[in-house]
Amino acid sequence: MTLYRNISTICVAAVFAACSSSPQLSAPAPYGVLPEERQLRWQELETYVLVHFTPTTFENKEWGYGDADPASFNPSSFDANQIVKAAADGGFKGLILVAKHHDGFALWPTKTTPYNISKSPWKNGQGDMVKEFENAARKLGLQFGVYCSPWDRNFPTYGSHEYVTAFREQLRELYTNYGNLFITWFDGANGGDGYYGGAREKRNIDRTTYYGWDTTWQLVRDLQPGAVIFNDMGDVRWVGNEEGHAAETSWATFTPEPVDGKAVAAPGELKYWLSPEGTRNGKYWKPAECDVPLRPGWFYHPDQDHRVKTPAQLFDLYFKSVGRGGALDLGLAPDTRGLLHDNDVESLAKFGKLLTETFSNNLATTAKLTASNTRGNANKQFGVKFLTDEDRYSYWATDDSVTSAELLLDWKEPVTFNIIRIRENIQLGQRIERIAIDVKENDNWKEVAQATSIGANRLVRLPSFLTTHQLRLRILQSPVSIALSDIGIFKEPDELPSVSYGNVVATGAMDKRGWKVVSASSESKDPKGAALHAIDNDPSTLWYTWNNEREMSPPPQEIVVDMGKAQTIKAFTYLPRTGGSWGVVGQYEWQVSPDGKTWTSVASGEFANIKANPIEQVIQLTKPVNCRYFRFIGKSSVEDNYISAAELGAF
Ligand code: FUL
Repeated sequence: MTLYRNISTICVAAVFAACSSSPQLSAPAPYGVLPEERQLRWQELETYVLVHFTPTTFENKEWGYGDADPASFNPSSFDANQIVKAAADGGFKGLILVAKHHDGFALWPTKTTPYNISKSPWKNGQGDMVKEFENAARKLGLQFGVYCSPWDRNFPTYGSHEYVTAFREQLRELYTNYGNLFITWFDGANGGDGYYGGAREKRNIDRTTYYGWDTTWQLVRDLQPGAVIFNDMGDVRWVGNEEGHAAETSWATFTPEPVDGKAVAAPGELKYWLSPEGTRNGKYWKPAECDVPLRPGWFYHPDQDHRVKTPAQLFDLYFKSVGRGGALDLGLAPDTRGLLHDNDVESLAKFGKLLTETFSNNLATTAKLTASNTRGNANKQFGVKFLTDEDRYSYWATDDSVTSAELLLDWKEPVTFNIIRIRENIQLGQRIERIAIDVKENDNWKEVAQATSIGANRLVRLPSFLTTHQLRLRILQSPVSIALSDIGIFKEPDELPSVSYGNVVATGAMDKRGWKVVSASSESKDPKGAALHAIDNDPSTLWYTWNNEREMSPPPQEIVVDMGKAQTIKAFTYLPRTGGSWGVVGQYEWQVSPDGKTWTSVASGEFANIKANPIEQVIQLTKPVNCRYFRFIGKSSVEDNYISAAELGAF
């Protein structure tokens, strides 16, 4: 379908061109799979936000269990306009609202479940928060989208067909009553323990079959044909982490691969570690969406007020997501008032200003541009002038036989810059595989950067400013002729903005001097995995219970720590390893003791979202306890059959 439509558009353009003045050339033939119209529109947005605000906010949790009283959802001064304005000031072009998270509470008066906004005291149960966000977004020119969690920890019959019918009905309501959506977001976290109408049990589903995705997603096509589906298998793919970055090489095409032992890939069940890079010449056009929260967690937690990402951190992520051909989806977390905290507002505003300052002056527009080859030679139809017209689909092209070429930018006066932007006309597919950038230094060319995948947008950010009067872009490798739509040269400000809240990680955690490991049920034979690494204040070292593929001590595994003296503890913390989820704890328990002999269990459960977002888990105790010893038990791991911990701590 796509292929036909795009080819026919191109043919029409070519025929039209043929009727006008000078001899016209045919456009380069498209290469590989091509984006749909909706994917082109999505690609142009570049950045948008994802808002999490449900009863889970009021519980200070990351994953609500599904048992929160709807009466708890009572923001004192909710204002969708304040939240949307902050996003708009950050330059974000769209807003996705989590209309229903895993806790199952619907923010609109759905007919499918009583567990919805009409049972809350907010606006006396007469409100519709999805509508409020939609109106506010449209008023400020942002596009609107929805996230409706497939996993529902409240719905009594979750796991049966009845729930799937209700879920589809929820989507139908959302797709019918809130205007044109640019995206519909499907999370991959599915099945597990929950409230389920009071059953309080674990429900597993078969991800490959349970949701009947073909039928469910047909609803999107029927009711919201302009919306892209976000999912690890969607029109835009989950990038495989919640850290906001694609791989340095990130292809817009992707072939999802089934996990070992399964015949087909399914949402939530594929080799997600291949997602950051995508697949060169993959079967489908599925560019990467890089999601990351502005704070460590997706939901608001007061103890994270000082851990809001700074404008400089956001700027860095922009290069690693948008600059690698993807989109940046930034999580915003309103607090229990129903507003964004001042620190979040400040960071967003400064980030937006930084983007505008950086990208408003394209130095390429003041250069004389020449190309080593232009399609049809003197013919202007595919000339270099299209490289600086800000139109993503007008382009400079080479002859069919020319698959490597050079572009020269020549300035009368030297210019200073550190960012180079290159875009292909992706209507013709992702073609270029490798480029190099040189600058003239004392009459010699000096290579300053290389890059691989280009696609819709590639930003090269040099480590320092360069001043030159000539720059050369060498397109080194492409299977077919070149169709480049843009070259931009920019300079970021000399100093990136600072923030009033400081870039401090204020954990308030207890001093661990004097702490000792009393015992560990297992530790690696390799000193690198020794138990003491769990309390050595160094997040890069680990305690793990693994020796090799055949020798791993499976969960449960425990470690006993002597804190040196009796203290009052309000919360315990577990910091997982990063860079992989091997041995990361899923189910946990903490016990405490005054003397190391008699023990009381003070906390147990499952860490929320720890696999996708491996941040420090802070487990608040129901009431403070006085103790000298604690025992941490890793009862299960989210990947592999052993236990690991980067740090254990206490407040
Ligand atoms: C994840 C969910 O489990 C998180 O809670 C959050 O909604 C994030 C955006 O997607 O996978």
